[in-house]
Amino acid sequence: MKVIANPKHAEHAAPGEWENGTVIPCFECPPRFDAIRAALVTAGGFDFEEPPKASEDALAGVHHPAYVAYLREASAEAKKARDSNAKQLWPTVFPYGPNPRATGARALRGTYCYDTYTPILPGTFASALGGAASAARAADLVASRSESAVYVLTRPPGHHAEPDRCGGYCYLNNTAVAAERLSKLGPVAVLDLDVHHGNGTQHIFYARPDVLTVSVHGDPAALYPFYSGYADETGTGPGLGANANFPIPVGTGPKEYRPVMAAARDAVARFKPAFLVFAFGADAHESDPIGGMKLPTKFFAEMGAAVRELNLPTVIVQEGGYNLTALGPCVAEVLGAFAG
Ligand code: SP5
Ligand code: ZN
Repeated sequence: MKVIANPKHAEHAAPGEWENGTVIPCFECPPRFDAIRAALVTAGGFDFEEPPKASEDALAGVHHPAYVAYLREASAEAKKARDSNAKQLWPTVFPYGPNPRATGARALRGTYCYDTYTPILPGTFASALGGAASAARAADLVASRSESAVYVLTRPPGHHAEPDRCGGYCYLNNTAVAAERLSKLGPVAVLDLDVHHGNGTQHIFYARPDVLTVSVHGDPAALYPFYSGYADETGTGPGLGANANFPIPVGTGPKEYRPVMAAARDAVARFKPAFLVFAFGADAHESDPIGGMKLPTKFFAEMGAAVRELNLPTVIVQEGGYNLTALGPCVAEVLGAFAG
């Protein structure tokens, strides 16, 4: 299987994340990439490639131009800064109503971000854009039918990134970039099996009938991102019926996860898409530090097989997964099911 690996991923490395009043070590860190890469090399049969030079054109139809400009300029501002404090741009104030009028640098940090897990660092834009370019390249390979499944090895992840806001360690929505590109050629389904709801992907396509978004995730009443991912969110306008959420209780194990995964997979099949984008996270693993689910490593082979059964040209995009020991083996299990 071809792997498109983001060559710029390590340019984004946050010094910590702000959780409940303190800064704790980042769960989303460069060693995640290395752990996945090492596991795939060990497993064998993977062909690693870099994407062509990144272009912002890949973001059209996914992110608002003003948001993209903000990420580019804020990263450049952080790069220029002399003291280490000014090299990290953290939001501290968020808009408290519609149409915020403030346009200064500090205001924009809150305007274009919705949480305290997602700072802008000197390399953030280059790193995120490298991921988007990787997703675009994978989509092009699958679209041309030269490959039936391509894996995008990247970080930072993307599925929490909204059209105009970063959040949840995500800046640019790689999954949506792949789906948008494929949607030029036929109907597309996104199946998101990260433990967290893919709020960004849902919202990017919420009014579109040609891109189905389906997500299985921890009940947002108890788990990040809290404000979306409920079962009654089904799309809007012409997109009504083209979004499906399958929230599951925190603490779910294989026995309960299996039928929900099958139901989500069947919802994708009923849509009869021409292409699939599989947003994969390993954070429903039993030893993930933030997911709270109980799936063992070997269950991930079953997850891969369930998605493979759709028998669709597929772009597989890496989202979360934060146990550095489990992450690589979980990815290898999922991808092994596609290769076999
Ligand atoms: C892509 C992805 O998986 N993003 C996840 C974003 C979740 N951010 C919330 C992290 C909350 C960490 N809470 C610390 C609890 C430690 N036991
Ligand atoms: Zn996640």
